[in-house]
Amino acid sequence: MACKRGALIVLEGVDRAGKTTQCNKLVQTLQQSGQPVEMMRFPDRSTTIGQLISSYLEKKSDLEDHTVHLLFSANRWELVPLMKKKLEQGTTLVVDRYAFSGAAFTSAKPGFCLDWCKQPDVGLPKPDLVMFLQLSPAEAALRGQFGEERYETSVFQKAVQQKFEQLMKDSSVNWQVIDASQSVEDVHENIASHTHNAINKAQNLPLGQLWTRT
Ligand code: ADP
Ligand code: FDM
Ligand code: MG
Repeated sequence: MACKRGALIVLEGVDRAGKTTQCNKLVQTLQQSGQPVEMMRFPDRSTTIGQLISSYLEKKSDLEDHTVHLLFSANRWELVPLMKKKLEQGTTLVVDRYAFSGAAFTSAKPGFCLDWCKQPDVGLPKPDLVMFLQLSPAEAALRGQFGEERYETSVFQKAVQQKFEQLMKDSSVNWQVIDASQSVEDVHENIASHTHNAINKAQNLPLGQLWTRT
């Protein structure tokens, strides 16, 4: 009998919404229930391309805006063979940011349209579920100051939030908006229940392609 494929689960959201916290907890819970699961994050700073991106985010280097956009996308594409292999083997992938961050962050820069920003990621493995952790700027501020990295300012984050809202209008993607202002445990329960449903549904469906009509 062919093994059932794993699900591609993505967490998105603004800075300090709890994406990394919740990805870790979700992976732990799925592991405890005997589900094959692995966590991934984008950017994946461990590859050669990821190191260029990391140095840019840390403001140790400057890159032209289109160039860095394409590097973020290339950093996803270089991991696609591995992602597909894992999913086909039945491993569920829990991913901290994906192409939606790519499109939202670059299109928040002057002179970029959302449609152009989406193009390099068209055809990536399509997530079975994208959970958007929704948190107001005031509540995010209660979770600490912005860090030192590029993009960590309130003006830019507000522009990014608006771009995410535009992306969420696309009904070809299975979006779930999660209230990220609750306790870590409550947010986790909500996320875990959406994930269980997505894993069950994905088992019987082929893996799709992001932002295509197929
Ligand atoms: P992100 O990856 O979205 O930027 P993190 O998971 O790193 O967010 O969380 C940002 C900060 O907020 C961390 O200090 C984390 O401990 C804290 N945090 C995460 N989730 C919650 C929550 N539900 N309630 C209060 N604080 C939280
Ligand atoms: N980011 C992330 C982008 O600008 N484009 C992308 O494609 C992705 C995946 O990189 F500011 C930005 C979003 C954020 C930074 O920060 C990554 P974390 O703390 O590693 O998630
Ligand atoms: Mg994080």
